[in-house]
Amino acid sequence: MTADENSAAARRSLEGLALGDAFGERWFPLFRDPRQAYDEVRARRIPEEPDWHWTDDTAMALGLLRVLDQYGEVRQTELALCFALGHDADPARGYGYGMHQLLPRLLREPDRWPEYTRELFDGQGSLGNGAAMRAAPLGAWFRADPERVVEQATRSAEVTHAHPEGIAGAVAVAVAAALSAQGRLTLGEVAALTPDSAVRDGLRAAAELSFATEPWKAADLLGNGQRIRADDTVPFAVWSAARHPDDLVAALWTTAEGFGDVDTTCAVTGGIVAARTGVDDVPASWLSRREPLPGAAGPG
Ligand code: AR6
Ligand code: MG
Repeated sequence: MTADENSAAARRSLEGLALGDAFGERWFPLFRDPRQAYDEVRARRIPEEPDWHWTDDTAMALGLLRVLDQYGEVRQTELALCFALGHDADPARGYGYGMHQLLPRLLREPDRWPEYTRELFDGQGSLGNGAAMRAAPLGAWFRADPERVVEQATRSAEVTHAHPEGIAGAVAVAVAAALSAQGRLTLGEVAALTPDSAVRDGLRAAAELSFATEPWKAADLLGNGQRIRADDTVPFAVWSAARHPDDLVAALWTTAEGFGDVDTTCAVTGGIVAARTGVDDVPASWLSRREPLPGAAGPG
């Protein structure tokens, strides 16, 4: 596969990731009244705001894709700098606490990412869902080679998330996107390629959960991301994607029903499903609301 083909595959996933991010983010204002929010989602009434802005999930995915476009693989110091530049350009995109600590330091000294990243959270490193939320386009890029997906996703995560759970989340999402791009996404296969972790335990639980389960109940069992941890976020988002592998809009509604960290669960689901579907079947009214991505003439 050529670099152009890989880039186009990653871009399809990125469009879905950004759509999920921006769509999911619109639900937060409704959380003041959870009953009403749930009724709105169940009725498939889209949030009213005219402009759907994307958040840090998309900003970091853009940084990762930039490095892949330039080098054809993850170069970690260059990636650290790309993430830091994205944060510096617009720090108000809703980044996690740890990233606000880390990224300004990486802007000055990107080559010191190994020590700065390990210092986060009292030396544990971050187990947040931030490495997972940006990983789907990378999976689409390396879709033909599962071992390379695992290796490259690991490298992409390590730059900001030193904790094994943060890394496992990124591997799981990248693997899911690669399988999705090839039309053979299953939770069992994603779990099999994910390192031993609470994330993998959650994926195994998700694999046992019937797709007839109500999404709110699946989110209750698997986690809806409200703790912002990888293990609390990835299993439900991948379950939603595997429930609707050919229907991006249905997948996003399923994920939204879980609420929680809904911009990020929807970004994960959107990036995985769009690796297969692209965004061509998404209503034009959704696409026109979503903030455009830099460097794109338009979605597609
Ligand atoms: N111990 C305890 N809690 C932790 C640890 C740890 N070792 N690591 C992370 N957390 P962060 P991210 C918790 O800040 O992963 C945005 O809203 C802690 O509460 O490294 O990039 C995005 O849209 C920490 O604040 O950033 C995503 O929703 C949180 O996990 C999310 O943030 C996130 O880890 C991405 O966050
Ligand atoms: Mg976000």
